[in-house]
Amino acid sequence: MSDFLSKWIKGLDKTRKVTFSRLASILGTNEIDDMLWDDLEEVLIQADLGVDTATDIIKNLQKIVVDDGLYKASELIDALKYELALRLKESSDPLEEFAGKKPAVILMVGVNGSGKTTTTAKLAKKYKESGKTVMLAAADTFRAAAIDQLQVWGERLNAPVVSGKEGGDSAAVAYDAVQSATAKGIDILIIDTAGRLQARSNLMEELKKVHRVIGKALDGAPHATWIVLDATTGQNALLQAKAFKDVVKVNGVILAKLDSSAKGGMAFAIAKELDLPIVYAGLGEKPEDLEKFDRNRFVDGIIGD
Ligand SMILES: Nc1nc2c(ncn2[C@@H]2O[C@H](COP(=O)(O)OP(=O)(O)O)[C@@H](O)[C@H]2O)c(=O)[nH]1
Ligand SMILES: [Mg+2]
Repeated sequence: MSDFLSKWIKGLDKTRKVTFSRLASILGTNEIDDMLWDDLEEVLIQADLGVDTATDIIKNLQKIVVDDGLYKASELIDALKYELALRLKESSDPLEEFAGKKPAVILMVGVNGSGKTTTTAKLAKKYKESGKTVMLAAADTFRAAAIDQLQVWGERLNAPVVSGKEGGDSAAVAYDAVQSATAKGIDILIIDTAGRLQARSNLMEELKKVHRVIGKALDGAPHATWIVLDATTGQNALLQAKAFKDVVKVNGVILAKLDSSAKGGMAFAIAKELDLPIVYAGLGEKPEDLEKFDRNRFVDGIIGD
């Protein structure tokens, strides 16, 4: 198996083994009957797809069974994979969208601990490997540790880091970073922010300000605002994302920690309820464990063979 494929299979181990493994017995040997539909629907709902999506998939599969004259349960698997992939949005290639923008500015948002800083580092590594120059900005000024964390990554990845003082104005850090990246001719600037809890409206106000100030420093920026969601938190992450969407214009989701989650099925709920594409998937803790989201690989990873 290629390195790339095995990354998805390994990264989705938990979701596949804990959540989708029952499919094997349901679709194993039986003929298609009412009990199969009930069991299948139950698995899909338990897999965090959401009731609407699960019901809709069952309805479509039932139609395929009639139209194509299928009678063995095992014949359903390809149709199921097709139906699942269909419900995920394929995001366009960010690097293509960033072409011609210098710097392209990415704003990373999300609650504390979701994986923003780690993902910022992973993105920096990826983009540097594509031959881009990358600058990082530590606009999480709430904790000194957060600034240090990004600085350590910057040193490891050989990317300059703009940061302020602990307790400083995060919007000012973001503004300085955009100016510095522009002056230095940097290709991509990634701005890491603090984990704002949606309940604390003053912190959300500050995020709004960061977003606005970036636009003042550079017309059209930020070019992407990505929300990092922790895949282990399931439905809760969706609520968080909605709160962030109310405050800033979010363009996409980065689904982190898929490797530690059995709730990978939430990807379907993200597509349906948030109407956002998943741009990247976090499949491990190491800097290289970030993949551009690929719906077919994802579905193969959660279902297996
Ligand atoms: N297993 C795993 N852990 C991750 C992933 N992304 C982030 N983490 C871990 O999640 C924790 C919080 O990450 P951090 O980037 O500091 O979150 P932040 O508060 O949003 O900046 C750290 O221990 C990371 O190593 C991932 O894709 N897989
Ligand atoms: Mg952080």
